[in-house]
Amino acid sequence: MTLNRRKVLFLLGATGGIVALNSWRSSGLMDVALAQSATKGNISLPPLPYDYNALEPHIDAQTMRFHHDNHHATYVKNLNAALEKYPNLKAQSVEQLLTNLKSVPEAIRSTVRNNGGGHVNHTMFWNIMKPQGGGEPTGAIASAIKANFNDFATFKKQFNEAGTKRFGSGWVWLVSADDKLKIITTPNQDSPLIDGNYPIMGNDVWEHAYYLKYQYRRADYLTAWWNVINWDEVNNRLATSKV
Ligand code: MN3
Repeated sequence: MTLNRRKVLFLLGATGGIVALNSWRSSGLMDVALAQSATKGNISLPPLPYDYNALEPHIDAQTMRFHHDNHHATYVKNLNAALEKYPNLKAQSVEQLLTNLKSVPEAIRSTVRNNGGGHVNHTMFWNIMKPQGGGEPTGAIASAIKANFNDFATFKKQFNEAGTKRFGSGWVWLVSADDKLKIITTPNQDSPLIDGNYPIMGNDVWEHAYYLKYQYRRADYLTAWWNVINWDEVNNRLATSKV
């Protein structure tokens, strides 16, 4: 599947690409893009949309602090350092660079793949979680899960199993691919966008996401994570995947 033009325009808004501003002056996304473009094309670390301790007891404050302030911040720093040498690339959003990774100069391709992926993956991650989240899925994602996986319990089981089996560091995803929803995993910080799949939701199964609280018990972390899911944001992303 190739991401179509309208979707790319939406994606540009997520990290403030400035290429297509004129095309969506009427959309609210422009304000976001303008605010970001004021950083002279540098990618900035988005603030956590809630307190470090807001996802307790499921995800502890110390994990959230290190994860956001150190891990995510490092991806942003490395990405900016790489793009510094290729200022023309700054006109594109990070999502766009990942979608067209082959067009990124070879000298920084792995850096963009790893750190651009790290930035986009974590930006999604903070937003698809919220305090007092969880529960049964709502709205369009509830119907889509039913249509693709029979029921929520089956979906959750398959998602958790895939996340448990991902060897080493990586992510487990629900993606939209060829108009179907699929569960996939990726290694390292690879974004599903690299293969043209739109990430509707994903869980980080790097040890840094859970080790302080759950140690080796990745399966327990995966189970607890459903208590902080922000279904509204997952619904927003599902809608974007259909644009
Ligand atoms: Mn992480």
